[in-house]
Amino acid sequence: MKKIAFLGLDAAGKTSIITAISKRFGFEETVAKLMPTRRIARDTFKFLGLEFSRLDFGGQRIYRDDYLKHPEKFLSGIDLIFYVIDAQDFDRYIEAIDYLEEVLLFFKETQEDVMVSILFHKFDPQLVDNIEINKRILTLKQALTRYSNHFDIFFFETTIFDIKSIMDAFSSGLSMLFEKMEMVSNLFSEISKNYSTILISLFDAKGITIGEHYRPHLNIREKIRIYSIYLEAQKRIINENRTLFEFSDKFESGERFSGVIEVLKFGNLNFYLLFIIEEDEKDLEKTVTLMDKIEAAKPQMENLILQIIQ
Ligand SMILES: Nc1nc2c(ncn2[C@@H]2O[C@H](COP(=O)(O)OP(=O)(O)OP(=O)(O)O)[C@@H](O)[C@H]2O)c(=O)[nH]1
Ligand SMILES: [Mg+2]
Repeated sequence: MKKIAFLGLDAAGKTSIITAISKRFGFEETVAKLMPTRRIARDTFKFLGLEFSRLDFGGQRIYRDDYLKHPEKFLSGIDLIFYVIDAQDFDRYIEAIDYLEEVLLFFKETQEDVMVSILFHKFDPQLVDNIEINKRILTLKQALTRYSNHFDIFFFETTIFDIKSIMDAFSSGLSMLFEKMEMVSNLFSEISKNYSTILISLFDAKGITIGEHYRPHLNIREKIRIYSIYLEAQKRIINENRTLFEFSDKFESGERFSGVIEVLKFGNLNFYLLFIIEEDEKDLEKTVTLMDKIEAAKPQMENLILQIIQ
């Protein structure tokens, strides 16, 4: 069983993130009512047929002191850390780094292997263009790169107001534990060279991404639009227990797109393959054959999934 830990100061947003990941839709009310986590909250989940244990380390001072006093008891055996920092709370950046430093010291000393994903959380939509917070985060990242000599470290900006930002960070973190997973995104990137794809994505029944490729240079509005369509399609195919779901819509610019989402079954595991492509309005026939061609990529896809889950 793989062990995943959420660590960070109190009120950083760890439990909110875990709640969002497990619910994915309609979690706002639960998150608004969260109380500080006492000690460590545990649950388990399955991904790619493997069992994962998820530990939510309450971040209040008394608990932190306890973990650091007996790190062999609390930290040993962790495969992946999501270290959550409240990006809005500049006054506690130093405290946040100090805690991370002490946690990582244990892994350095024991030479235990651990992957580290650092989430700059509460990076809310209205802050995306805020110069001050962007500068502060950048400085913090620069300070944190000193750990990359010893650890695999990755950075993400997340916010509870954009579930995709959280799912992306979580999926990318998990993908570090599966060597072959990057082959999926590589394949998508190859496929997209031949067709006018906007997005190709493979995800599981929990909405965890296994591989993904976006058309480069999508502007932020298009990206948000695609995200929301992606989520809606995901919700429908999973909740309505369908095997195929097709849709067609347009951007504000008027550019049209078509999408298809399909279930791939492996024993009792379901995977979902999503394609969104540019529509050729003058030649709808072309769009149809494009879909057929993408269908043709399915066997390759299935082959890859089999390799990963074995
Ligand atoms: N603005 C904003 N607030 C958030 C976000 N995520 C969580 N919060 C709020 O932050 C507060 C703390 O969230 P928790 O998830 O309880 O924090 P925690 O890290 O689990 O805290 P401890 O359990 O004490 O370690 C809550 O009031 C949340 O509603 C976010 O993305 N943006
Ligand atoms: Mg908590």
